[in-house]
Amino acid sequence: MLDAFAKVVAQADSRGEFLSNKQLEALEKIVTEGDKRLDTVNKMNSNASAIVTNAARALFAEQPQLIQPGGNAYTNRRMAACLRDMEIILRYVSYAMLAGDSSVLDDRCLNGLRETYQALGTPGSSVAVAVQKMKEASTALVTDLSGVPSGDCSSLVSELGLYFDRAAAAVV
Ligand code: PEB
Repeated sequence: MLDAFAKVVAQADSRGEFLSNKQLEALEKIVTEGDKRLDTVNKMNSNASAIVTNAARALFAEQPQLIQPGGNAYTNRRMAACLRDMEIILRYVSYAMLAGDSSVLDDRCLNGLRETYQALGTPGSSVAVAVQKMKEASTALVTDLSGVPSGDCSSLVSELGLYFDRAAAAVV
């Protein structure tokens, strides 16, 4: 598991080089935007259950066959597993956001997930839709500046979007 700092150190060390100016500038941006990054993670944490349940509700409204007999989320046990999976993915996306690097998400959540879903008969494309809905909700939360000092959070929002896209792409 790497964060943005450890990542560039590992890359530079493998080449036996000092950090480049470009790498230092990118890290400097991470430092100066640190509070905004923590706010982003905090907003996701404190709204996690709403993000998950709203995304699940929207998914089942679009794909009602999932919760009908024979559907992969049919029965309370499977519904609970589905909500839990969505929460796990959201949690790892929040860790990646905190770290400024996707390796924690890749290594501890997404690695082997597609194969797991194939074995379970869980439609990965539906999981990907759920992830996209969590992305939309999280983006809306982060870009809602009511009650916080106004500032530019566009680069953090696009970074966050990449982690969700990565999760969605890993299950289809
Ligand atoms: C991944 N999900 C399920 C299982 C595992 C995971 C390992 C099998 C064991 C179990 O049921 O607990 N676990 C999960 C994860 C990590 C992990 C992400 C990462 C660290 O450790 N079904 C649907 C929806 C979708 C869904 C599309 C969006 O129809 C999910 C939610 N996952 C789902 C369901 C099951 C499951 C298991 C329904 C139960 C399937 C079954 O038992 O038949």
